[in-house]
Amino acid sequence: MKQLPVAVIVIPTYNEAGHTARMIDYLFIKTFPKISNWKCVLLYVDGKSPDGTWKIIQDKQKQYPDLDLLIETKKEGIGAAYVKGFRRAMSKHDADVVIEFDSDFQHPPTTIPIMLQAIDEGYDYVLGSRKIKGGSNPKGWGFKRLFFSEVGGLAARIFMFFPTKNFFRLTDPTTGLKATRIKGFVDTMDMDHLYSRSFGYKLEFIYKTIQLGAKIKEIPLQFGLRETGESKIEPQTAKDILRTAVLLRWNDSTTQKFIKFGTIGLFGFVINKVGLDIFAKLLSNLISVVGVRNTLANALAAEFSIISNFILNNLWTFKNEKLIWGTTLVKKFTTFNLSSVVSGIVLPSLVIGVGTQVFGDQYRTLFLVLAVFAITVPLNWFIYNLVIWKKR
Ligand SMILES: Nc1nc2c(ncn2[C@@H]2O[C@H](COP(=O)(O)OP(=O)(O)OP(=O)(O)O)[C@@H](O)[C@H]2O)c(=O)[nH]1
Ligand SMILES: [Mg+2]
Repeated sequence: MKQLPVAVIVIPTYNEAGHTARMIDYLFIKTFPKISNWKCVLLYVDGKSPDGTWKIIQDKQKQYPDLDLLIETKKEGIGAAYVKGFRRAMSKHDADVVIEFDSDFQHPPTTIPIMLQAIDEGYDYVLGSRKIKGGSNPKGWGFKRLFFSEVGGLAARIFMFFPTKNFFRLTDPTTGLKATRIKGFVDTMDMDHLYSRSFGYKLEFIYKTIQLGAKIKEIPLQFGLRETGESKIEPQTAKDILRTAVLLRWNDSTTQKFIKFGTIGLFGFVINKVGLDIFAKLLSNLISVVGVRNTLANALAAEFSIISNFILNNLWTFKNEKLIWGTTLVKKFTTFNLSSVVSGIVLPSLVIGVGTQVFGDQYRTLFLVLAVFAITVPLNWFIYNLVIWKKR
């Protein structure tokens, strides 16, 4: 039986000889002894640093039994290093929490007890943020570094989360300081198939941990300047970050659903348009008043497009929530039909009517486009997801 829960602080290193000994001493002497309710293990994953960082760590192992070291055969990227570290933390140390941390003193060691405290309070995922009150970027960063960090971070945030609530909740997606609960999160994550084994892994871990339903907390991070050694951020790091963010969002099941929903919606519009022409022709001998004829023709055509939308969405977009033949299907179809009439006919007609009345007839098409994108599409999306094909 474990006496205390175990927190493994994982630090990847590549040529960090300048400050690694000082960091190890600092953590074991000043930080860990103050954390009474956790057993802290420090695990370095070194990419076989040519400057011999790993030798310094090996030397310190004689002094600290809770200092572990994994030496890679070569530098394979920070993401690859963390995956190895997380696996080792689980298999060898039976970790309850892993903490991602840097050896270059950019992450203040005082954040470790703060993060563990939040885990104690029931949070699953604690992230250091430079963007919230109390957090900051280093004073000494030049314009270029600051620009890439700010723009890259914001772009990643937009690509991954906009306009969902996570866009507002996660202010600093490229942060390197994190504590993650193992059970239900790290231990269920597929770490064999990552989009990036470099810096982009950070986004992927954030994305997946949130999808697993983690309770998140951000704590302020005063990101420091690295003490010694060279930055491992490369020109391709920005590309890797953006590429990963786009891939994550694109391959997300919700995005894929939305694309199918949009395609079917467009197809429905075509059916409506073609149907209107066909019915208008068919009715031309029966109804001589053009207005009445076209109203009826469009009502019939719209109904056809509603039926097609329902069938196609049921079979394709929402195949995992598919409604099968029965009373539920009839009820849901009735709701679908009514809501489609409201969102696709009544509301846009009102917007076009009121809009052109106020601003002039020349804005007819503008109000149609506005109504479809601002009302019909979002309203249908929510009704389909939350009412018609609500997840069981
Ligand atoms: N084992 C291993 N460690 C790495 C690798 N790439 C980066 N690291 C280490 O991971 C830590 C964080 O890396 P980054 O945040 O990407 O870059 P950085 O060099 O700290 O960037 P600065 O903010 O300029 O200090 C660094 O201290 C590196 O020593 C790698 O491929 N393998
Ligand atoms: Mg650093």
